[in-house]
Amino acid sequence: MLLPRSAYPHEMPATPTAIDPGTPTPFVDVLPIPPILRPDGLRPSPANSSLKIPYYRVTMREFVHQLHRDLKPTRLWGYGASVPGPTIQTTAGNPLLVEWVNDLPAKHFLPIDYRLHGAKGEPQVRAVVHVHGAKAPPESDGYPEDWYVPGKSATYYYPNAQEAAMLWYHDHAMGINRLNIYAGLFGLYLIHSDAEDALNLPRGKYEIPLTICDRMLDKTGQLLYPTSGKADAPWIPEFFGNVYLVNGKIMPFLNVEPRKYRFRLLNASNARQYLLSLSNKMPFHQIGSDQGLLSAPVELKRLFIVPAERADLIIDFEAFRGQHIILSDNTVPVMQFRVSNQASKDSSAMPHSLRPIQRTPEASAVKTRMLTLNEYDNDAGDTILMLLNATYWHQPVTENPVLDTTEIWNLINLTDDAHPIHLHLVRFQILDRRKFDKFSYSMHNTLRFTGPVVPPEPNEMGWKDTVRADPGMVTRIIAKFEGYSGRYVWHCHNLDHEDNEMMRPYEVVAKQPAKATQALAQPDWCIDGRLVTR
Ligand SMILES: [Cu+2]
Repeated sequence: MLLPRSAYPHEMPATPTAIDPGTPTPFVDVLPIPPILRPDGLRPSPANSSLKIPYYRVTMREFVHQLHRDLKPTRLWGYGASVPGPTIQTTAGNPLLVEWVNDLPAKHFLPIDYRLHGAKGEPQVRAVVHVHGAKAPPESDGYPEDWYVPGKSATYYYPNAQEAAMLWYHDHAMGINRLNIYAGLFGLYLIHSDAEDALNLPRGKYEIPLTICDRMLDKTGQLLYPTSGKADAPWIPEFFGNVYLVNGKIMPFLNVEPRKYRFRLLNASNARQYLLSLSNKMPFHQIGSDQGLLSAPVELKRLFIVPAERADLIIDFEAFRGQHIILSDNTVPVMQFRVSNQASKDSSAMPHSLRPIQRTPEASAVKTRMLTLNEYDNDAGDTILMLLNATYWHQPVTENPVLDTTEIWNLINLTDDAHPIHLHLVRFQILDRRKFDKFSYSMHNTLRFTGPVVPPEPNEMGWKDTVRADPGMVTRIIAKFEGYSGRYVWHCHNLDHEDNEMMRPYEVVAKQPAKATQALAQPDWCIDGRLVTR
């Protein structure tokens, strides 16, 4: 398994004002559960005005919240009054409306980089909401340039015509997304279904969301965002924090009964990848991934999860009465489960078979795209830019799949890092990963494989919307572009990358254009992933 570079707290560069990661006492706060959002009545559906559908109103605002018993309250931005925001809960096939209200202050409290695309000359505070994993019409998808300022709102329509899954909503404003999400602008969006309910999985108080993220706090408990040290160019290539939060608390604990629980896990971090395990080395089961249930449970002792990925887990505490079990990222504690001594009645099930998942045949693809992941360094060796297919955000659309057709995308990772690549609108399957010769590709545009085909891990065999593209490998995914035609985006979900050009528009077109758009060739100033001065 590939481990991320500089991904652990002890590898963090020293920031003089930052809190010592050992300072907050672990496991003194109870794990909070985000509230379930209640609708503010019914409104006519945009798809059918005679149909009334639930209407929700969610306000983005600034507030303070105590992240740990021993810390002063922290200034945050969030949806509603909590971080994560209130959970939107619905069932498959039932549409709803959300009015997302921007009531944030006029000034940002984190270091804006005005050089970044979309930030130059724009107001400091801009926001737009994307529901990650939703099959939503383009005008409700939260296009990065559709941001709006404090005092404004946007009402989005979510048809929920998709299978049960845990999605999440978060900010997506161009060039500032990393700071907005970091400030607290994210929450969960849960789609249940009758088919899933019929499986009798643990539910109610036994179905618990766990959103894990890292933050960097200063000695007074306030959020810090490290900078490059250059006042006019504060962007950094990757953010890693010094504390871990679960549902908005630092290293919380959860009292559990000796029985099965369903945990809906989300990696909501800007850049951190986690390798999670339980302190007593007990196995657990993954039953679902980004876009819902797997075909069958997968037994794991360790779970690797990259930013924006979700994992649906069953942990059975039955044999561990009275034990305190720590969930850790490698050796760093994340949270603690305290198993009660009292017997518990458990009538829930973990079926051997969860739902049929047909593998999409490669032969069904009408197009195969070769798409590079690029990193550019300056002469001092500092990373200054990340691109998809060596193409900037503002260049013409090059990925233009035809509605209801299937394509294979080859994600050719020319960088030294893993990138979590996310496509809006669609769900996809991972075909495989394979090592290739980066030099030969960069210099001669020739794809020369240097390793065997690596099939997806068993827990990656379900429907996905985010895929880990490993360094030096070609990661192949297959997607049917269904639902809507129109403008969407695909991007790296490492938020620092996404904000510095590692995001591209793509367009689902209603019918085959007369002349297919040629993919742009690598610019001549790019040699082997390094910027070359003309
Ligand atoms: Cu990236």
